[in-house]
Amino acid sequence: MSSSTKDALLGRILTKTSVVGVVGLGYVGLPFAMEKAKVGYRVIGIEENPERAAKVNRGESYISDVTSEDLRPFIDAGRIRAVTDYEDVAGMDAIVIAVPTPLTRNLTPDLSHVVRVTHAVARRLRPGQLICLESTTYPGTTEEVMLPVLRESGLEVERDFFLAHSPERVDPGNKRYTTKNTSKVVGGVGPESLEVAAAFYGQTIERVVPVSSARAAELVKVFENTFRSVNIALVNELALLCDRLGLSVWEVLDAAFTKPFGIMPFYPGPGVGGHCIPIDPHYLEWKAKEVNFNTHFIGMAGEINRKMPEFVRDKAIRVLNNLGVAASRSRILLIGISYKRDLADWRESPALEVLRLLRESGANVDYHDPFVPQVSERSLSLASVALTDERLATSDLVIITTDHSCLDFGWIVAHARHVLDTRNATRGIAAEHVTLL
Ligand code: SAJ
Repeated sequence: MSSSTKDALLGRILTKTSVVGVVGLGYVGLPFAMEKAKVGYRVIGIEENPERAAKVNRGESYISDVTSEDLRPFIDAGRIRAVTDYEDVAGMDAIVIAVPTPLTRNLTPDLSHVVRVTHAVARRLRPGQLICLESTTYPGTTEEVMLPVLRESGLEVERDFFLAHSPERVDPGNKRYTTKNTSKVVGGVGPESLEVAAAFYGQTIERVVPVSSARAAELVKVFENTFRSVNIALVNELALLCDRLGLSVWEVLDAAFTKPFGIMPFYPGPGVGGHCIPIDPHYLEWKAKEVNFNTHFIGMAGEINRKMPEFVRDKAIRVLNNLGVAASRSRILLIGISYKRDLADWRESPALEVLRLLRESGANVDYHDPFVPQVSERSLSLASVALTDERLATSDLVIITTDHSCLDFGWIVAHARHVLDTRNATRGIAAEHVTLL
């Protein structure tokens, strides 16, 4: 490895004169671009969605964790700009890739975005660049998928360019832990790559956690999300059991979480949404099969979590029957359609699945969500209805699917005929006509 190449890049990183490229200005890329601009780097975001790129260049943020007021000064000062193509890649010193890693319909990894972007970067790769993948993926992606493509440039890793994996750890909507103060795991395809990547992230993130390889870094992240999926599935399964036993899962969990050690709070719900927890563990499950290893927990957890919307549908129908209302002639209002509280994101939302299942049962179902004015997906397109006392009073059943903190659940309970609360949002509100998950 020519240390002059590495030293020159390190010099540009440490003096913050390097140009940072961020491929994908989503919930990971845009906050990261902001952190780099805040400490003085010039950032070029490659955002293939022209509307999004145009919004960024107008200083308009579409990511809840970045305000337009914060973004605009960096656009005006030319510190951040968005482009929709890869023409500027050769001028970048460090290129962070934060593009989606979804699943195919049969739950196998879809790396098409990562591969397409890597080819585009490889065509313009030059000596002295750091490439870092942040997208959540299975162990081996950076080395086995990206590196061969980058080598098509004729350049060699550790000699001409540096390649690392540093998994994003963004908890959308979390006001306490941000890109800056959330520790960052970094693994290089070799020691030089680790050194350069650790220096790069260390300029803006308070704590960098180096690991021995890119594969280790990839596994750290999918383990983190598997940990959540399995623990959420555990409490979801407990909710299903409590329903059979006639016990309150919320009472049991509240009491269990008074234990001051050796336990961690998770809560049941209508299912698991978002673009991480329902998806990432299946990347690990798929990779494990390659080495003839069965990851039982991942499969079981996914199955239980995916079953929750049906459980909510069945429980809703049971409640309606007890009220003497046939599901096929019922009017139901869902409170909350996004996948978790205080967010506008309704991707993979279990609430949407609950709505779909209830409609299939013949019910007339609407939703109210202050964060989501409109949803349109596949065969479904509907708008959030106004939350009025009249709407509540004329709904046979109100189902709380997302517990947005801005909602007045006391008022909702006071005006609803019956409430099915899948989030324990009505905690502390005594009312006979509230049924908990
Ligand atoms: N959920 C439950 N019960 C729980 C916790 C969550 O039903 O006890 C549900 C939520 O309602 C939501 C889904 O699971 O539908 C995912 O929840 P989440 O809090 O994991 O939300 P994400 O996917 O937006 O963010 C997660 C990060 N969250 C936390 O660490 C709290 C983290 O796992 C990852 O950094 C991030 O995904 C990512 O990008 O991988």
